[in-house]
Amino acid sequence: MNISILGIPMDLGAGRRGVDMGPSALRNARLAAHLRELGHSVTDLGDVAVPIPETLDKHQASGLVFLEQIQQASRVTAQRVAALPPDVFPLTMGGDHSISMGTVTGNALRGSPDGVRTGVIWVDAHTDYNTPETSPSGNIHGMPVAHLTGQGDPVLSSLGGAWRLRPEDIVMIGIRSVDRMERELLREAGIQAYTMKDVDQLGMSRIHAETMERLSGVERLHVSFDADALDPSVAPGVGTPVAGGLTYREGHLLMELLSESGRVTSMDIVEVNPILDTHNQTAEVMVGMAASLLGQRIL
Ligand code: Z70
Ligand code: MN
Ligand code: MN
Ligand code: MN
Repeated sequence: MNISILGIPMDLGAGRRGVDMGPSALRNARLAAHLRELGHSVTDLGDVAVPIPETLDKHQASGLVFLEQIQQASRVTAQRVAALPPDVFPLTMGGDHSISMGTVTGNALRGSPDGVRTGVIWVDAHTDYNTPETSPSGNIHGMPVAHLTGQGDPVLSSLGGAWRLRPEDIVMIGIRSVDRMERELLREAGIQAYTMKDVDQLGMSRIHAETMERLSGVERLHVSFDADALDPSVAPGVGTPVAGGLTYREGHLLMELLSESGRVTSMDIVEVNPILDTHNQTAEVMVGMAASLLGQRIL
């Protein structure tokens, strides 16, 4: 497979600094080399330009933190991804999770200006389904899924023109932190979200099978993997660690089963924060997750 790696060193959507260094940490953990060892042809496209927060005035007319800069970087991200040839597997690296507004949109628009039906598997401790109205923090990394489905601020929800991610084409896995009003919005939209209770009770194998069944009608399938889905003992280098997350094996099993399905067409790795990490452990774990999704097998 031809894999194109693209970094989006964005931390404007997060509450603290550091995830802008995620792409460097993942390169340092030899992401491209690991994928080449699996037989893939890998091209590193470098990084999208993202402004440095200290150079910006934090509070803008709109009230949303860094709205204009995030829109601009998301637009460029979507254009860069949409321009990739259809046979390429885009592996996009954050940055905070706001980058997925651009990556998912770009993947849906690849080779098709109106966009094609795209499913998203959102692996995360959080549902990232706040709107500017419901957000307790104002941080845009808590809002990408809402904007992808056409809610929230029109500046961000119109990135893909008329294309929208359908709520029934989203499956969330690893969830254990949801804000009060965000929960109401999720219920209204009917988004399928597997909490950690579901992971404990059903097991990852069944969750994978149900996910594939639910997303059987989509043409493309994007995996958006927030490192904070994993337990902090496995992935300590994240901006918002939440106790009780996916084990190392649950994460790998999901990636291995998705790989076997042969249906995944693109992936994000987001929210790796090297400042809070120990010896780049979290980046190395996430490189392993990408390798499992892209064909690494134990035997
Ligand atoms: C909270 C908010 C969030 C990631 C934190 C947190 C959102 N629901 N997402 N870390 N990746 O501020 O909206
Ligand atoms: Mn290694
Ligand atoms: Mn997230
Ligand atoms: Mn998260």
